[in-house]
Amino acid sequence: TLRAIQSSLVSEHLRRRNKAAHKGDFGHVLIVGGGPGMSGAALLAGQAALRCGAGKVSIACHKESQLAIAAAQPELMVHAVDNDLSALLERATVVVIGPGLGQSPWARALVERVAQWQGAVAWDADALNSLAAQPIAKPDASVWLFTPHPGEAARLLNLSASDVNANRLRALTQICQNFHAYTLLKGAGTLVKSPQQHDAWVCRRGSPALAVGGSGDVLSGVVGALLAQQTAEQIPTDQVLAIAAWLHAVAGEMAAQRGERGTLPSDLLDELRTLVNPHQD
Ligand code: NPW
Ligand code: AMP
Ligand code: MG
Repeated sequence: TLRAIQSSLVSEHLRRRNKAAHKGDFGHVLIVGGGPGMSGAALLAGQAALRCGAGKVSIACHKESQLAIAAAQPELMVHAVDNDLSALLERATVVVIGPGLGQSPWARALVERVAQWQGAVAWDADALNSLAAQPIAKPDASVWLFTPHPGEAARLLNLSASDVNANRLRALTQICQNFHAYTLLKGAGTLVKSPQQHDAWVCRRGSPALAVGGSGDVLSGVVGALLAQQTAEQIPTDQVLAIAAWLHAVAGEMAAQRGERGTLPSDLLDELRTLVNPHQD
């Protein structure tokens, strides 16, 4: 059965912060992405993670993207990486891999390194394409979350995007099973499912204002921030994805009030900040 994601799920889990809280309580998100020509995807993911309350956010990107990202958002820590991610992984609470990663050998080496890391990993965009082309088994100790759009879902399942959209619940279930991953299938009526449970969540919110490049990159940052705060906020993992879908969708609706056509993913950032503070006066 399908359960609709409601605002109450969000307000239940995103409570007022403890007055004595410090940044260490809210986790450290490491975003791996931003290949040549796609610094913006990693930047948007990083900005969304900051606006959704992550304690610290680091970006591991290609050397060609480092300056652009660092200059655009001073709160981000930006590292140019070859294939040695180990020092950054040691300090991370959660990893988001994929936004603007590309499909080069540089990207593949990073995918292989992150796949060995034991922890919570959110896989998006080109990191999913990489797993689709050359699958890697999840370590037992890791929790993997996938956020494919129908084109990425199709690659993961060897189908076409129209096959995926013709039976979205079936595609979602197959990705959960085949990859042992919590999965969020994007597109109007976003679906979320855990690999263990039979039920799925559906997000009935959102707007075609979200149909623009960079929109999904913002979502991956939201997922990273919620995962990083999972301990503080006690959110079950399937609910992390459900809450992220809802926040992103409603932020899209709010931004679209200024005009559906021409709304930008960066416009979602301010709206997200309001939405992650549901108990504020
Ligand atoms: P079509 O063409 O409509 O038939 P890709 P990408 C399909 C980065 N970005 N329903 C679509 O099908 C990303 O992070 C960087 C049906 C097409 O085949 C990635 O790393 C930006 N079909 C990289 O670019 C901003 C759907 O999927 C395919 C569908 C490539 O990611 C942009 C397109 O997907 C971008 O985010 C739906 N609802 N949705 C930056 N500023 O740095 C998608 N499809 O080929 O995986 O390309 O999503 O642009
Ligand atoms: P991506 O294709 O990775 O940039 O992700 C696009 C994001 O925008 C996903 O979260 C989609 O669910 C969302 N989105 C795109 N088009 C629509 C739409 N027509 N209605 C609702 N959400 C949408
Ligand atoms: Mg995307």
